[in-house]
Amino acid sequence: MTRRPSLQAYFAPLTGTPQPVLGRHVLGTIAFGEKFHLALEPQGHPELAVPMSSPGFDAFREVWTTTTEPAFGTRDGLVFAHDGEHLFVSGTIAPRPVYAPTVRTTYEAAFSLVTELGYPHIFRMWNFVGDILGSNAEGLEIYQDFVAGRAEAFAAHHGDGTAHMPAATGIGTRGEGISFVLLASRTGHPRHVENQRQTPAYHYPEQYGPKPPSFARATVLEPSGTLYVSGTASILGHETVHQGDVAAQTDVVLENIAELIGGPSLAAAGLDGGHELKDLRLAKVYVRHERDLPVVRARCREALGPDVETMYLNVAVCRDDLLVEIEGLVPGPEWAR
Ligand code: 3EB
Repeated sequence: MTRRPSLQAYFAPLTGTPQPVLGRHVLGTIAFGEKFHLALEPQGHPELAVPMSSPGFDAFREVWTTTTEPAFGTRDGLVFAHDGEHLFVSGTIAPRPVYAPTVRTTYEAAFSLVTELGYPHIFRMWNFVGDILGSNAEGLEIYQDFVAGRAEAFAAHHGDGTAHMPAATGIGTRGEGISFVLLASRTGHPRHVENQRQTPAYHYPEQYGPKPPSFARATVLEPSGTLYVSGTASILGHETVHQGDVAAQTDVVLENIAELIGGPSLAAAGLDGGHELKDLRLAKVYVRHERDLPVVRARCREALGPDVETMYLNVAVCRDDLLVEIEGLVPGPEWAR
C-alpha cells in the first residue's frame, strides 16, 4: 500500500527557484515580496505573490511540499495543485469599489473546486487584504467588506454552521486587491480549536461589522496531527487590549497562542496532547509600525526560542488598534516524514 502523502512547508529565499529535498515535490508557493501575481510557474506549481515585504523586514517564499507528485491546473481564474490527499487553491480579486459580491463569488468558486476535486475538508486559509483599514466606496471598512463576502460564501456553500470554518489569517498587504490561499484534505479530519481567552471570531458582536469573521482559532488536521495556528492578535474576549502598547500587545498574543496550543484547549476540542510556545514553527509576525520591530522581535525571540523560523512583515492588521499579529504551526508526526 502506498503511504499517504505528507505535507511539509519551509521558508526559502525569494531569489532563485525553490529546491525541495530529495523525494519531495513543490505543491504551491507564496512569495512575500513586492509583486501581486498568481500563476502556474514554469516548473508547474502555483505561486501567489503578495506585496508584503519592505526594507528592514523580511522577503521570502513559503514553499509547500508533498511526497507525491502533484497535478496542477487552473479554473475560473483560480490556480490549484493536488497530490491525491492535499489540495492547494489560490485566487486573486482585483481592486474594486466594493468587494463583498466578488469575494462571495470567488470564494464560492474555490469551495466548489474543493468539492468537485474531492478534497472537501478545508483546514487552513490565508486571506491577504489590501488597504485593509481603508474604506470602500460605500464607507465600509475594506476588511468588513471582505468579511461579509466571505461569510456569504461560507453560508451559501456550507449553510449557517461554523463547523466548516478553518484556521485562517486575515491580514493587510502593502498593495491593493485581495488574494487567498486555502489548503484542503481528501481523507483528513480537521478538528477546530477555540481559545478560552477569546470569543470565537464567528461570534463577535455586530459592533465590528455587519458579519462576523468566518474562522477558527486553530485547526488540527487528523491523523497527520499538524496544528495550524490562525493569525492571533491582542484580543481578550472580543476586545483589543493594551491599545498603543506594542510590548504588552505582543505578550498577550504570545499568551493567547500558548493557551490555544496547550492541553486544555486541545482537550476541549476532543484532542489529546498539548504543546508549548517553543514547539511553534514557521512563525509569521505581522507588525503594524516599522518602529515597533525591535521590541516585537525581542519578545518573540525570548518566548519562541532560537529554533523557530520567524519572518517579520510590516503590514496593517484588521483593526486600527491592533499593533501585532502572529501565526504559525506545530508539526505533527507525519510532517516532513
Ligand atoms: C482577530 O482575532 C484578529 O478574518 O480571517 C485573525 C485571523 C484575524 C484571521 C480573518 C482575522 C482573520 O479577530 C484578526
